[in-house]
Amino acid sequence: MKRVITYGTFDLLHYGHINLLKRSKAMGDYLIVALSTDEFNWNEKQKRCYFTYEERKSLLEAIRYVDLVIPEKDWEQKNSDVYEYHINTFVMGDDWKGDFDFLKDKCEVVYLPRTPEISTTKIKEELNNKVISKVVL
Ligand code: C2G
Repeated sequence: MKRVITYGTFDLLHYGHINLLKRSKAMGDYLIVALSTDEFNWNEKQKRCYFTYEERKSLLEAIRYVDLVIPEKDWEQKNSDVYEYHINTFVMGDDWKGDFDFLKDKCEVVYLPRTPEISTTKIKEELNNKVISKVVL
């Protein structure tokens, strides 16, 4: 069984996240998502999520590509996660390209092209600007 892991905040879940998870799962048989906790997001990424960790976790667990969700509590846990969960492949979007190459002696490291034109930040900005629909009839 080929085991894949990826990490992220996954707030305001959108099709860019889904594309990443779909491609990650296609690389193996079992996909683990290490989901950033609210504390990690605020303390380390200065992100204040719209959804809480538990809400974001329940959304991810409903996705067919995701087999297990674990908490991402700090930057240092990746080495131990790869060992403890017997990971074969580590996957991240290419906005992180090169940042996790230190894992290459433990598992395959893959950076996938981000899905263009969509991000949680963009969703928040557009809603702030009263863009209430992208649908053009
Ligand atoms: N992503 C993507 N395309 C987008 C938006 C996001 O492929 N349009 C990918 C990101 O590259 C990342 C994953 O979706 O691999 C989750 O994105 P975020 O929730 O923004 O995660 P991030 O804040 O980058 O946290 O230790 C790693 C960090 O926890 C990653």
